[in-house]
Amino acid sequence: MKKVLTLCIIYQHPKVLLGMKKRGFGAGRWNGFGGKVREGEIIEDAAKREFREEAGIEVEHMSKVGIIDFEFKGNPEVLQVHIFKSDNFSGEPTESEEMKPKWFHVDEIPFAKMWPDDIHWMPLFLSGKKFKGRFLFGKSDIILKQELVEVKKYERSRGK
Ligand code: 6U4
Repeated sequence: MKKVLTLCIIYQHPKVLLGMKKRGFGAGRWNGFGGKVREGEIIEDAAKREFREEAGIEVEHMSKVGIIDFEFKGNPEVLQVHIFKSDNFSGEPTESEEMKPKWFHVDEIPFAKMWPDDIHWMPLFLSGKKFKGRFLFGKSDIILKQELVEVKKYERSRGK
């Protein structure tokens, strides 16, 4: 069973735009913006829609930088998260029911209050690398296994 999700971070050096997730999966953590890809939706369109819904901003250009599969021990479901980067948007980041946006300096990214995998792939993200990986979480979201490798490029995504 595979669920496809998006995760998008605006990076305007030296700042990144993250959001405090206020409800649902991962609530209480700082995270990029994103969510589930709907039936028939192109992944990149889902990423743009989530920016609109969660932060009230329009993002025109983004690039796919990572794909990570997340699994939780004892749960057959795989969360396949497609990670995007953008450096431009229009509008003003605005708090929504789901997310409270905030800019962070790259030296002050709040890893202790983020998903525990983020500290592993964020350096690749910030240095312009592309990557793919797989994380297995145990109780209390402890990382039991991880694989993370750099890849050369991703094609523009069409469908799933
Ligand atoms: P609802 O509440 O159904 O509208 P939706 O916004 O569609 O939810 P949600 O909130 O389940 O989806 O999305 C989860 C978000 O968390 C996605 O952006 C992917 C992201 N995410 C999931 N696991 C993650 C992980 N291990 N590390 C990370 N982001 C993760 O950095």
